[in-house]
Amino acid sequence: MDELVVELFKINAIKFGDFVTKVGLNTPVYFDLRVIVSYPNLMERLSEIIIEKVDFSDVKLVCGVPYTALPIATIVSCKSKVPMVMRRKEAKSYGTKKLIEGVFTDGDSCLIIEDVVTSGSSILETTKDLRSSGLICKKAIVLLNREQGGEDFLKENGIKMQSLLSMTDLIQILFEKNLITTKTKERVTHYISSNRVKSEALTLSLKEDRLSLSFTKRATYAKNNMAKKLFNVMAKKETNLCVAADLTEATDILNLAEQVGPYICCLKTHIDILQDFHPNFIKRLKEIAETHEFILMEDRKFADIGNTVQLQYSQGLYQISSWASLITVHSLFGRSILDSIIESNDDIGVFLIAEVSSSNNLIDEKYTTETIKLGLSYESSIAGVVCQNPLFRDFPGFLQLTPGVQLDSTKDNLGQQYNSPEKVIENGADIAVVGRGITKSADIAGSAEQYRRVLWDACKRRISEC
Ligand code: 5BU
Repeated sequence: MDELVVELFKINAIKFGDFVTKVGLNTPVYFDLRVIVSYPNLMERLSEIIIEKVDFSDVKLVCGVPYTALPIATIVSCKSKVPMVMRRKEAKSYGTKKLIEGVFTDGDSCLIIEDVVTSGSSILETTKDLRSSGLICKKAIVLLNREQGGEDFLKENGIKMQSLLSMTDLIQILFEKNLITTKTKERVTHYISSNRVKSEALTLSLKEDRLSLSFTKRATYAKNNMAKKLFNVMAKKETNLCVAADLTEATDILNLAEQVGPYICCLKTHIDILQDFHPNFIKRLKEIAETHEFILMEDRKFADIGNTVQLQYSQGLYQISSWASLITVHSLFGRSILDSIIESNDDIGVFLIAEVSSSNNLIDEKYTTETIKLGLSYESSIAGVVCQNPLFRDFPGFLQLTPGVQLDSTKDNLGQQYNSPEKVIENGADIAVVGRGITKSADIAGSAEQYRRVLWDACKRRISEC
């Protein structure tokens, strides 16, 4: 081990100074094993030491925590002849792809390999995905244990962590070899003993599956103010119903809003289908929204260059920016469309359209994936995504809005496709949009109440089952 430590020091994998760790801690010592890929002999030696240390009798597979430990895990696998699996870091966030690559069967036990452990959160994230894919993860081997609480945190989560080196060993070796001064040794020792990461804080910092969380909890994750508000309204009124007010006369929309108001979290308009638009209509609609505590969304589906969108959003007859708290936007034009909207009004909640409900639409998987990525890079302006599938389970602060919902019908004659309320909730919807299913009903209020109940019950079931 002494030799290895000296080698690692020489290649600059161990640094002393002022650094910030992945979990946001300031540290006087930093261990960066990424450079090791440039030193094959060292990688090989390290892998051999891992193989010597680990009892492989109950290990069927190995898995490196992406990315730094991947090359080490590969060599360990080749030398020990224990097959490897790989965890995809991106799949969970951006799509429905496989989380784990490689061949395995339910119940196979998997050894996790990691370079450095501070809090243990990276190992646990990888473990969560391996476990949800049916693997058993009880053991981890790490090169360096920073002795800041990671070992205990992992133990609480059923993982026994073995390390080749502790920070105390490492500092002692470097000191004995005259590679660091007494002052550095003392500084690091003091730092380690007084900077343990709290496991409660860690549990909170782990990304959670939105499908299993209450809306009140999710409001705390939301970075967008309108999303926060929406979550709180949903929790308070116990509703995930949004009514699409696709009517062409102002009084009809106002009547509809009065009747469905108690049962909805959001009323969605297509303002340009109104025959008799007047600013007074907006004034009255806002009053009703305030009385019944729902939020107004204009489903304008902006899609143009930034300059045109800015004009469409804040000028013209409808002055959308002055009254709609939420709007829908196509991702087709990329970042400029979002920049132009935020420049006009930074207190907006944008729903980005990632998938649509109409048959034979042209959206493909890449478009959907890129839309989610775009949304994630504008966290404070994006309230959520319009889509049909649970594309972003790892981001509890975002809402999934799903249109195409009806109890009694599966399609209309112009390409619209409907799912039942239960099905859309199962497919990840947080808010379901119902238009004609309610507006064409003989008993509008009764129908809204029925949709609210069916959706809310399905949502409660989902939260408890996930
Ligand atoms: P319906 O009457 O429930 O079919 O109305 C659905 C509403 O949702 C309507 O206003 C559409 O413009 C809107 N919609 C949709 O149906 N499908 C989509 O993919 C998107 C919006 Br995006």
